[in-house]
Amino acid sequence: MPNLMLFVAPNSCARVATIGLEEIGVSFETSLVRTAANQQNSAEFLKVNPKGKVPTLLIDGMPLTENVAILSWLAAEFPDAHLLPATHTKLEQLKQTADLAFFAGTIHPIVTRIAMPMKTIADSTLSFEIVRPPAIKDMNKIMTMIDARLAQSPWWYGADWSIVDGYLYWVWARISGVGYDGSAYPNIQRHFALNNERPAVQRAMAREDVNIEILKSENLYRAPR
Ligand SMILES: N[C@@H](CCC(=O)N[C@@H](CS)C(=O)NCC(=O)O)C(=O)O
Repeated sequence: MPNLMLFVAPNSCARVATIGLEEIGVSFETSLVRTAANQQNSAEFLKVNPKGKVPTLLIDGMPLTENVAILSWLAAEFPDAHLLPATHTKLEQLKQTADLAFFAGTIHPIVTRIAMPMKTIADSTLSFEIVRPPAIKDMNKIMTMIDARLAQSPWWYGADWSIVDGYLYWVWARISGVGYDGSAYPNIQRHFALNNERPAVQRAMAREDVNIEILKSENLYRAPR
């Protein structure tokens, strides 16, 4: 069994890999990156991941970055956990990569524009008025498509949960946590509630709660707004 250490920050997209690891049930540790103190850009962290981002997974001390790669690696390394459905052709496998890339490359940047608009333009006060509304419009288009997909089956790939559902769980939590109106998407709401019932999701969230308490005690917790 490889030694696994995941660099995380509360509310970040590292939640998806944390859920994946909890679903697998493998032993792993997390290391809290204090983003409010810019620890992700410290010399020490940049040695591990020069991009200064979480999640970063240390596999026997070797760093793997990017959600698409980390989640694909976890699914391949621990096939019994069925983080992704079994595939029989390269094309089927690449379609799953396309789904993960859709979340990482298309949806995540819109999440950032909604949840952290101040990262997008210099004027942090105006960012909420200027950046957020068009991002919400972009997100509505995607959520309409996803809601229609989830009208057909409880999970992204049908009857069985996959890590793509964990990714959607993080997206939904992140945007609804800052007031995104999800009332037009009942199937995604149901999906979110179903995710909340999963013991692995609950364990991942409990890990995050511990880190939030640490950050609060250090006055380094920035609640989503
Ligand atoms: N493409 C990367 C994006 C990772 C990313 O943007 N992580 C954010 C948290 S959600 C982060 O580390 N932010 C810290 C920063 O940008 O300073 C992935 O999918 O893993």
